[in-house]
Amino acid sequence: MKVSQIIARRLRDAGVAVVFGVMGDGNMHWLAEYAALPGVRWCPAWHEAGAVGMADGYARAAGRECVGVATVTMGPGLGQALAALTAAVRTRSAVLVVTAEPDHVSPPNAQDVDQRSWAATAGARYRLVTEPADLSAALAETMACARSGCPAVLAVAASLMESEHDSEAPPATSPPAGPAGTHIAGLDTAARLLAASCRPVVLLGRGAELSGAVEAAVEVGRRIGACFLTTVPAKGALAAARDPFDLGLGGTMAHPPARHLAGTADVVLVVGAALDAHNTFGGSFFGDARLIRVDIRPPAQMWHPEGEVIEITADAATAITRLAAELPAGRRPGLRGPETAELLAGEPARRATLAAAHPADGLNPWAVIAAIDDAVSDRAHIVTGVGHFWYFVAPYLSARPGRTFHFGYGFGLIGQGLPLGIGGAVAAGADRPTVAIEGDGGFLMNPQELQSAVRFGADLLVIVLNNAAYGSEFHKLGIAGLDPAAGAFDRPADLVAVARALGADARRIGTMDELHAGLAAFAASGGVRMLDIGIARSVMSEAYQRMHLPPADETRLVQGASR
Ligand SMILES: Cc1ncc(C[n+]2csc(CCOP(=O)(O)OP(=O)(O)O)c2C)c(N)n1
Ligand SMILES: [Mg+2]
Repeated sequence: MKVSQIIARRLRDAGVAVVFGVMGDGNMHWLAEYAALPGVRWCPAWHEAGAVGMADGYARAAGRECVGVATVTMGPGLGQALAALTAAVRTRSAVLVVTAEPDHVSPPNAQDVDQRSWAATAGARYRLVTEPADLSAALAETMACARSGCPAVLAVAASLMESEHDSEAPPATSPPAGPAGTHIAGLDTAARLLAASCRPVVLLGRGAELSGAVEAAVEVGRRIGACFLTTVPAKGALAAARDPFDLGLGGTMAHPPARHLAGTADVVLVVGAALDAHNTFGGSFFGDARLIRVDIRPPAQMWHPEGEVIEITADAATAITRLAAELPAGRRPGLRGPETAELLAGEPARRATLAAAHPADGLNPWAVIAAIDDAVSDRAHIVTGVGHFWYFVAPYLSARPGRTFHFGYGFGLIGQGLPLGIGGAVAAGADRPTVAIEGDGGFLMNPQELQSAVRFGADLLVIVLNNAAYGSEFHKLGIAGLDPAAGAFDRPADLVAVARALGADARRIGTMDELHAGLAAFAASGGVRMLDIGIARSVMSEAYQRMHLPPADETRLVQGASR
């Protein structure tokens, strides 16, 4: 049997039911074999960044045990995929990229390049196969690696593809996961601090979700009297708990009462979250609180703000369960009292005020998000790219039990929203609707993938928040005293025509009435549809105001608060 046939079968036998990718000399033989197998789907994308983004979106939507597989050809194919691969690494997505290792011959092949160092730069594992007999073990290793949240590249020597190999041995079983480095010496100190805390806060990150620690962390938080925050990647993790002291997103995207409570906390328990620039608002978000962090990643791999952080390096679910056992019985009121409730009660009215303004140059982004929030199903899988628009979408779409959120933020890479959404829609099938929200700039990074979504028969609503600008740069240039026009497009593309040409149903939205009608028509209609919504370029998000303008008078927004 040819090695290309073996690869196809081994992938199928390893449970890989969907492969996204772009063909070339390095993968076309096994792809043709794979596509012909019953019960699997070959989903060809138009660009490698799209393919890897789709695999990432698929893995995130399909759940923890599922690996999102993309294949790209060697050399330039892998090169085009690197930014999306880096984003998958930063998000700890279960992504496997199958490629070929170029033949290192003399004179050199045009596609010869040091792929191993590319993968290392992206932060992905690189596993080379030079012997057919090694294929099963390599596939099992890289699948296990991806499943553990470390994206991997499996590179089969190009010269092997069409060679014969007689092994039809069954696939090797996955190697057992290596024992996680565990350092839980800080548990008793942490328990003592938390038990004595008057103003505790619990921050939940994606690591809490991945380890299944959310429920236990909520119980611990309620016992010690804590308010809860989630990181952006973990948005929605707390929705099922319906906790009245859920403050929403932490860090850059936090609302004023959340910022006040976090800034005056005395102890913060961080579960499965990086204390990165976003989550800590550049390091200052938690004031002078003592920080306790529970995370599977060794502290050396993570940044931490100045001052001591009590590090508990362990699986979050295990550590939180042990922590709960060390806390005194009974519940303390902590921050879970009428004063906090009163602070939080003012937030809906504050948001309504934001949504009530009528900017002259387009629709009010806050009003648009409120309309989308009302129209989108409670069971929707919501995916966004990144750009200025993201700061309207992430904090103001409501987390509801059943809704899931995924953000293309991991690497600050624009244009991820559509591929992530397509991968998510393929994973969801007919079971639940997927909504991808993008900016006009991000959408135009890879609009061709809309046609991939049409070919895949995806149920996907694409919402473009179109300010005819790189809004992010537009605002930052203005703040820097430069002409923001350099970041704007005075001859915007006709996105509706683009989308229709690619096979999607599409509408341009210029008024709130058109928005309500468009959402009503498109929210649940099936197929690939796009709403191109003209939002005001002039409106700066609250997060941008906080990050880039002189500090606002937050006390005005949280009147009555005391420490
Ligand atoms: C690959 C890549 N290129 C460029 C940038 C810089 N960048 C960050 S946000 C942004 C603007 C994106 O525009 P759009 O999607 O329309 O969102 P908006 O900011 O207008 O809301 C750009 C160009 C980036 N982060 N990634
Ligand atoms: Mg824009």
